[in-house]
Amino acid sequence: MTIIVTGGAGFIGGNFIHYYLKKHPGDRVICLDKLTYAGNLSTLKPVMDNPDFRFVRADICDREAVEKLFEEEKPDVVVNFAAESHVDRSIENPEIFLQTNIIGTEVLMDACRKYGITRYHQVSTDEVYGDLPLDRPDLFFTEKTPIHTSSPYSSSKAGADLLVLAYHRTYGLPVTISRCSNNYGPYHFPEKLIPLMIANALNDKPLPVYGEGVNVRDWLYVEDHCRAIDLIIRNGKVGEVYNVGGHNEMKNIDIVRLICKELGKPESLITYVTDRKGHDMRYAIDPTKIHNELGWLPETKFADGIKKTIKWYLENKEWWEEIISGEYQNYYEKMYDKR
Ligand code: NAD
Ligand code: TDX
Repeated sequence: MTIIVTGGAGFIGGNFIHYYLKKHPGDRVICLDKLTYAGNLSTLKPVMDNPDFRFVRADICDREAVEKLFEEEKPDVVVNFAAESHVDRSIENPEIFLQTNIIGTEVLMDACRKYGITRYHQVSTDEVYGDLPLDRPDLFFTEKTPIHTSSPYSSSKAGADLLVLAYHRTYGLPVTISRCSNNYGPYHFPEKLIPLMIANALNDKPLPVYGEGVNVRDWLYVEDHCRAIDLIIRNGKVGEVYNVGGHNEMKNIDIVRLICKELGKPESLITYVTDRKGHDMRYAIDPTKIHNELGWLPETKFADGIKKTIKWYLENKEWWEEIISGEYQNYYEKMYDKR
């Protein structure tokens, strides 16, 4: 089988490529990635010499480049991770989110129609369902929960999801969609909560918690997400949406405190800063469908996953130190100075 993985130089796509090449030796894996600020070739260094692997630098919005690749590789399956993924950046500059997340999805699916594939899989997010109130712990997102987005990021992901379902209904494209909760693990770009707090704590820098830190996220170890996607592309039903999450809800402040504890750093580093605009309160996935239909369950408990993640950041300092020493500094100043 030949599989195109878009956005494979990013956090989850990179982990997926590592997972997939180990799990399915002999399958051909092509990574298509534009290498935006969030894409890192160093994430793919361990597989660059693998004869089953090829890296191609291109924009998913570039129809000509995408078609050329389809013509060369004749993929059976396309898994689309490529996206602008950071909510805070979408609040500053929505346009690139609409471009990559919606138009890029359209261009990829057009190529799938033209050349023929057995599956197009869209990697989506629980954020398309909006948020849940903190005082209703009995409520969860199911696949039937209405789309109700908050940020330009989640709106662009929801727009893409609707387009994917429309391509199935209108053209019969064999699609699936997964909507996952917050991931954490190795190769996570340090603008996101967990890696940002680890990097700052290790550098004895303030730990900027938005608002009161009471917002709740449902954290899943990235490898569990990769396994879910692999199951969906093999055994999932065409035209269906699958929610992916591990019933592991935590308040932001509790995560930051835990990171301080694990690293032996003082909680006095914690600094409360101005809240994110339109900040979603709580995400919580009901994963009953993927469990019942595909037998998926998360394997890594948060207590173990966060230890493994912190260990990875301690052992791979060159990976994230190189990132935070570059353009990232301008980003950090813009987002956090005088916040
Ligand atoms: P990321 O920001 O770490 O990586 C995105 C990758 O896409 C980068 O390698 C980047 O270079 C590439 N890319 C961006 N624009 C591109 C374009 N126009 N053409 C080609 N490549 C492009 O993102 P991530 O956290 O790994 O998320 C991957 C996917 O999973 C996204 O679709 C995101 O919406 C979704 N998702 C993420 C999470 C999470 O917790 N991180 C949770 C649920 C769903
Ligand atoms: O410095 C920070 N301080 C802080 O309090 C940052 C970066 C975040 N936060 C808060 C905001 C959120 O409540 O932490 C929580 C997690 O924030 P992010 O890591 O930015 O993730 P989130 O906004 O929840 O979105 C993530 O999960 C869903 C991914 O970035 C999305 O791509 C995915 O769709």
